[in-house]
Amino acid sequence: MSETEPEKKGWFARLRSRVAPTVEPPKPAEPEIAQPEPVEPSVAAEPETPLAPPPIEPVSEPVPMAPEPEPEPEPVAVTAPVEAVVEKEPEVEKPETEKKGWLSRLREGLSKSTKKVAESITGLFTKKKLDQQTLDDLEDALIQADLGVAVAARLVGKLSKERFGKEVTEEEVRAAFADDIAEILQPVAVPLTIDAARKPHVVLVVGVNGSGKTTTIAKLAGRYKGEGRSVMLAAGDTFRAAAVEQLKVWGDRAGVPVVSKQTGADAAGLAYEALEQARAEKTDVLLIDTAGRLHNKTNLMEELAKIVRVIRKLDPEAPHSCLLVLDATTGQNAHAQVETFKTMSPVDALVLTKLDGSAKGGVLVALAEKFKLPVVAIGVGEGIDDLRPFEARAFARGLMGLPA
Ligand SMILES: Nc1nc2c(ncn2[C@@H]2O[C@H](COP(=O)(O)OP(=O)(O)O)[C@@H](O)[C@H]2O)c(=O)[nH]1
Ligand SMILES: [Mg+2]
Repeated sequence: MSETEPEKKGWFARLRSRVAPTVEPPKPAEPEIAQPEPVEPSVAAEPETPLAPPPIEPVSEPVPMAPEPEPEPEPVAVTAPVEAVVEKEPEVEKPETEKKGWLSRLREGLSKSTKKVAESITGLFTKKKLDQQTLDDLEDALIQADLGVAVAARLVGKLSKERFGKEVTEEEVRAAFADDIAEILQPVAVPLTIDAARKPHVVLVVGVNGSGKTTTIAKLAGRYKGEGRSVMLAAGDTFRAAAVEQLKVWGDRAGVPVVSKQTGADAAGLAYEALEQARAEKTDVLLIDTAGRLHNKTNLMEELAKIVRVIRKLDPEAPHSCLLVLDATTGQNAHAQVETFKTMSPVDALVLTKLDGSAKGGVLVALAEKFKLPVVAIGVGEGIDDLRPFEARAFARGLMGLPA
């Protein structure tokens, strides 16, 4: 009875067996590490600074957060930057690897995704003429590579219309797909613009634990500081002592002040006080870190809503940007995270992290097609400089294993 194996199996099985070793086991939506780890001591002298500790969650939830009244008069700690004077010249000393340029870094980063997409296409071109079977297989390959059903259908539909029954080479298909993907990505490749008129421009950073929020904040702080802007960080993940410490370490390295409170303090109150202080000091950019306890959705939703509500008492238009940080290695789960966080906070842009270690970079295309939210930056490593502007064409060609 199971004799009727579809013909298709031939290629698909080959794809699977080729892809299988690189497929990562599904990750939980919220990667959390129960064991507290010591905060890495400052290694500021190192060029490629590995990022401070991974997300650490206490086994038991600490003190429940106090309900309103809103900003609570808790002591606020501000770690002063090492040098308070705004430096005109950002650090010029870049390690050798940094000189390679962002494209080759991205290419390196995307290599796993590229392998998955491009190599699976390679296997399809045993016959010359573009037939239905090949189209179906191409569509499957694109879906397997996390580009999503809608994008896969669109790409293959277009290819079919233009080339059905004609001779095509693998390179032509890759180039055609890369062009179409670039077209989808172009509208979302929008950098984060800091409004210099605002003092501060408030950036609220949200996302599940482990997605890379704190790291991304550190990278952004480094970038803005390098541009000569004044930056302040608010350690709004008040749930975990290690999270606050992690941000302080980064703040010290970047030479920017970090506003923090003791573990368990009200995050909204902290954000409020940080904003008050940033306003008083006419800081250019205030980056607010947050907790990402998705397993406690109601609490998180309340906490994020409260942060927004409270900072709007000081500035009705804040936050001026709300970045959702997504870990690219979670693949399709990223869709659910966008949906969820959109209901919790005024998400208006995305950052995709860990594209250096993911075979699932294709998910970015699916997200772009579906949500049309700007992708303001991509994370391609753990170091302070490993945040790149998102460039549609380069990303698309990289994904298809083509040179820029
Ligand atoms: N390889 C890689 N690791 C990253 C990237 N961004 C963050 N990480 C790592 O992911 C882990 C979680 O990051 P973290 O910023 O603490 O996440 P948070 O819980 O959202 O604040 C840390 O070990 C980071 O070093 C990235 O772009 N590439
Ligand atoms: Mg964090």
